[in-house]
Amino acid sequence: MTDARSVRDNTPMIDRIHTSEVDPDADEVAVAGHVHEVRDLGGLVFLIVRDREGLIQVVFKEEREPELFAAVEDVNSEDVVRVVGDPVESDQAPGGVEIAPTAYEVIDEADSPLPLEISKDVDVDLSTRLDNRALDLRKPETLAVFSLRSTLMTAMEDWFDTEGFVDIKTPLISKGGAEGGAELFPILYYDRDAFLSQSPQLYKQILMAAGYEAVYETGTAFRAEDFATSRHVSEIAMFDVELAYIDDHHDVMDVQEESLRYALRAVAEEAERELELLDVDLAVPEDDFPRITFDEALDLLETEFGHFPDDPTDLDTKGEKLLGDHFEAQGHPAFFVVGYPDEKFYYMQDVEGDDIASRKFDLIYRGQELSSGGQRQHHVDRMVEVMEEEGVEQANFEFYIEALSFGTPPHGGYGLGIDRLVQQVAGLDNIKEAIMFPRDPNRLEP
Ligand code: AMO
Repeated sequence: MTDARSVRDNTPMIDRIHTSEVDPDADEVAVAGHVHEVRDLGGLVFLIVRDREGLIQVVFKEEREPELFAAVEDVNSEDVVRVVGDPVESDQAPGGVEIAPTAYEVIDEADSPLPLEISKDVDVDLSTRLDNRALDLRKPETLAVFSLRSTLMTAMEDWFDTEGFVDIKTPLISKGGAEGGAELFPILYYDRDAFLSQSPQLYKQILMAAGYEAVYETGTAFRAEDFATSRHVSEIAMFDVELAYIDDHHDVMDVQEESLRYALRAVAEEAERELELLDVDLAVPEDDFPRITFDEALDLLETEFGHFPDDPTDLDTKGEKLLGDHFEAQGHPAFFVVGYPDEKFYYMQDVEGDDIASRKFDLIYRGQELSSGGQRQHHVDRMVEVMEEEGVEQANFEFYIEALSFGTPPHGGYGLGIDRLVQQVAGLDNIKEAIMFPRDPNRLEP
């Protein structure tokens, strides 16, 4: 069947293969995708078709197939097309193979002009890219970020599944938050005030009290901070972990270290094409991650770099970056800082015999905080004392305090910012590039 823009055949759509699977020795193949690029050389049209797995060149010759040639002349960038034809080896074609078409069909036409270039490497600022995210997501480099992200998180979950952790889901609508009142998004819940969840913290601990022993959640957390940085967003993809019957926070760090190494190895092995597209030379941290105390971190910053963080109870962005460079130069892209002072009520603090203020740690990867975690206070009486010292409104936590009061094993865990992890692994300047449809104080769509 033929119309002005198509010369069809009857190959079923289901038989189409990906561009990466086109074998030069095959008799006939069908591919489908968006038109990435058209080069019209007069009597010769090169059509580059793009699907999820890559690009393939289709060569239309007026002399060889006049009917097809006439059909392709009106093609526009980003039209969705299907091509059937014979694969031919070609040194000039991307991937070393091209297709000589026998059928060609425009399945859906794209409007033009496009508000954003897909195929050309034009420098566009991030805000324009995100305004036109639906098109920006089509770029092979953007797609590579999300394909890499999928490989990374599938491997991460694999590790926890294999180690016997239970995959959990905790509520996203809550009465209060564990991470601080100012960062909560209020919502109207029927006739009551409620909030979007900041963290599964309380629930994963309740599950430890309930005897679930080891859990993980790939979830979402909401933070209403008013920030304008390259590492904060309002809606975060969070990977939460909690395990019981531990001796101390080192058992938790061991889990984090091994699972992260496993997931990064998977990316290095399975996402080679994506890493190449993103121009990333991924170093998998094979050696033990250094574990330094908070005091040692401050000392190092002062003596090596003359840097004094403004808040003496935390490391600032610059401090993390300086320490990150310091350890990276020694072959350690990842390290832990252990024992932050003045920590939240749920962390174990001021343990007799400890040389650290709390059993709270942060993981720094490539100079940026990726996760926070530690051993928890499983003795409710002590936790309630700390809540009082810290002026925490206990009424919001009654269900949690009660749940932990019926016998709770020693436990600990951490929350890993998935978007930050992807940002660091893919070498992206801004966390929003690692999120399909990011949310920040100024962005609610697309
Ligand atoms: P914390 O508040 O440190 O700890 O969050 C854990 C990790 O989540 C990421 N993160 C963010 N990423 C992007 N934008 C934000 N606004 C943002 N806020 C946090 C960071 C951070 O390290 N309940 C504890 C975890 C625990 O102890 O298990 C918690 O939520 O990568």
